Amino acid sequence: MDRLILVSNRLPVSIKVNEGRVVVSPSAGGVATGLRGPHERSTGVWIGWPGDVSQLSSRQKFSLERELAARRLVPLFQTREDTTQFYDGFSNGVIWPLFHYRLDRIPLDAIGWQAYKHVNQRYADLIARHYRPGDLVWIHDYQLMLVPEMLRARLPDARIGFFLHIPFPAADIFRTLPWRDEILQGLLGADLIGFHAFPYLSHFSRAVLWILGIEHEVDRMRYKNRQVRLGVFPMGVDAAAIATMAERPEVVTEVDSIRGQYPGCRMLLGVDRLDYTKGLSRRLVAVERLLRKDATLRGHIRLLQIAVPSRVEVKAYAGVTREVDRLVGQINGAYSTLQVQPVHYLYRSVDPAQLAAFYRATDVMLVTPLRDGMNLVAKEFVAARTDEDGVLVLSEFAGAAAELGEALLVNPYDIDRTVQVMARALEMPIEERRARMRALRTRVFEGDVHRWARSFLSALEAAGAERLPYAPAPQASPAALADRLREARPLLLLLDYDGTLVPLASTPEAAAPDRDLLDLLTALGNDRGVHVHIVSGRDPVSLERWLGWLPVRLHAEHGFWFHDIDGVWTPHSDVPTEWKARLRPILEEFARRTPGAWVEEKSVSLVWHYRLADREFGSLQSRELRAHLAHSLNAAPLEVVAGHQVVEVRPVGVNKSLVLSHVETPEDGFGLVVAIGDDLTDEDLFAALPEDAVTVRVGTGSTRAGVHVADYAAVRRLLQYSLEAVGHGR
Ligand code: ADQ
Repeated sequence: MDRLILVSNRLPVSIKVNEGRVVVSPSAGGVATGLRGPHERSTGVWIGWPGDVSQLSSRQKFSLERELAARRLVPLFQTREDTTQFYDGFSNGVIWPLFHYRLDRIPLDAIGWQAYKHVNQRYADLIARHYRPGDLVWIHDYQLMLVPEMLRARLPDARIGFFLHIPFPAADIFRTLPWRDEILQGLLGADLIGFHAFPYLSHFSRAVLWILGIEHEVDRMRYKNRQVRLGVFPMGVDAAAIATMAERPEVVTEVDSIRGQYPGCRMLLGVDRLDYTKGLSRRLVAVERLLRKDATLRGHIRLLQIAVPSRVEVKAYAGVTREVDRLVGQINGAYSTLQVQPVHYLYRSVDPAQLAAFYRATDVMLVTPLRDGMNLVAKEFVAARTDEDGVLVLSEFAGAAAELGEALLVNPYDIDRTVQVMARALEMPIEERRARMRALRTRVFEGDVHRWARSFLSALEAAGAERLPYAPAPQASPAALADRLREARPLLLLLDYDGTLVPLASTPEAAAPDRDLLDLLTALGNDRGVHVHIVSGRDPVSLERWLGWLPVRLHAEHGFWFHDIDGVWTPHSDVPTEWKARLRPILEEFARRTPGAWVEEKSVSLVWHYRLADREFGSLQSRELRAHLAHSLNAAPLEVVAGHQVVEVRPVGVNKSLVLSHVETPEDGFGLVVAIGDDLTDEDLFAALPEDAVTVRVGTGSTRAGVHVADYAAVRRLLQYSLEAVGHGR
């Protein structure tokens, strides 16, 4: 297995000080359990926050680091201020409510964006320090959404995976976030982004389309010339371990004792972090209504609600505690009998054995969050029911509902219906309970946490492998390359224009050449040992206007048009165009049906533009159009290419490699052939060149080029340097 670097906001340990000694013990959370196996099998590290260690002396801190290092855990310490701003303020104060559709819980004076960026950057830096080529990096959750791109900037070739443990909200909700662009771009630094359920994936894709204008396939999209894979990986629990725990003699004894306490009284159970997303208040109101409606249940049912205190530092949580306390008091005041109190409320954490006993002792398990990425409690309950009994009432807004269809599903906002479902659960005959529980258990055991980790990691490995259709370009040694350019004559330069000689501009007109570039091209063109060809996808008119008077050769429309020095434009001879009359009406019909879309006719191709159409409608229509065209091609040698908000139809083989037929090779050949470009269309040219040609890719991304340079400025420096030989009279 490849080395694995795990990154999560919390390290999977808890730290206590016992009589002055630091004691590190493994923590029991779902993520910690799921990733322990992969961490132990790999030789990599796990990076995260060890919790608040501000009380530790520096000696204690030192001994903590040693203890952690022995477990290959790398702490990222945070100041109190960081925790307040980054964790409580932004992660839990803004992202958490927004991603759970609770805009009302975002404080007016939301804080922490700067701290969020700062802490994410520290994570990226620390990962980069521990990274070795070939490692897999797996980053977790909503506190670290900027890390993938920050890390990508430092390690362009790293294989980076990200998993989101909470829902990704509908795009219309997400777009209220002032930092929406940055968050999406941050995530898109990954090779693979994983979600618990398909709706989250599709919300994410739609948000990327609406906000960044990037289109997607069902499970992938292209971003900055890289492919980003999207996947659904429903997280599970360690079902076998929970089942074993539930069978332990002391647990079984405890189950009998819980049941024996209230003979004839059936038990409902709720287990949650005390969080406004978990639906506690509505659950309590439903129990109250059940008791109000059906007097025969009074004294015969009770709800055990266990709530772990959570995020007590975040203001929005204070109200939840108060409301739950009030409702519990209200129900107990109204419906207690001398023997039975209808709600037992424990505001604390309980240990795993005790929890297993509660799961086994209960008749009906209530998991009714208003929104929940997955919800592991539902799966823990099922895993613990080795007796194949018990009924699960599950919110349809928990990610788990997508898998656990045999549960009784409820809409927790529909309280009356929830009451009916609870009543039904209490009455369900044993055969039905068994049948449902058996089916649920199969599912929970098959999709356990180990499988979750394995399937994410194998998808990440596959995404990494797929990323490289070509060999990865070794970083140029700019000096060595520059020296070759300077020495070699005659030198053939095949230069792309947009993104290679000038920065990419937002409108085509804004990419006009500046004075420096014109001087540089003129000087190159005047060097008799240098043959300059500009190879662009643009139409002849703008190329001519900008560069037509320079001592360089021009190729427009990916090589279809050629313009010699002092010459006129000539088209490539044998490219068929009679197909246009047949297909043009189809494109026009689609343009009519799609407000904002239009058809452009180029010399060799037809282009359907939709960048001014509604992004989603445009994208859907573009798919329809492609399907329609594919059907209408009638085996003609044409190809339909989806570009950036365009669909283009053109003859097969019309690409930048056409240029080579216009290059006049000197008698003794070229001393060196150099092609430089920044996008996919340049790859066709790279592919057509002889092996000893130097191919240069501008920017990051997969390429078959042999050399990478950073940007257009680096290209210009390189070209400038190659000229200096002349200046020095070589
Ligand atoms: P959480 O919101 O924390 O996790 P959940 O998946 O239910 O929600 O996990 C809670 C864990 O805490 C469970 O393992 C449960 O046993 C434990 N727990 C709860 N109450 C407890 C108590 N009183 N005592 C002891 N243990 C208790 C986030 C997302 C979820 C997603 C997980 C994992 O919000 O939607 O399922 O991450 O991805």
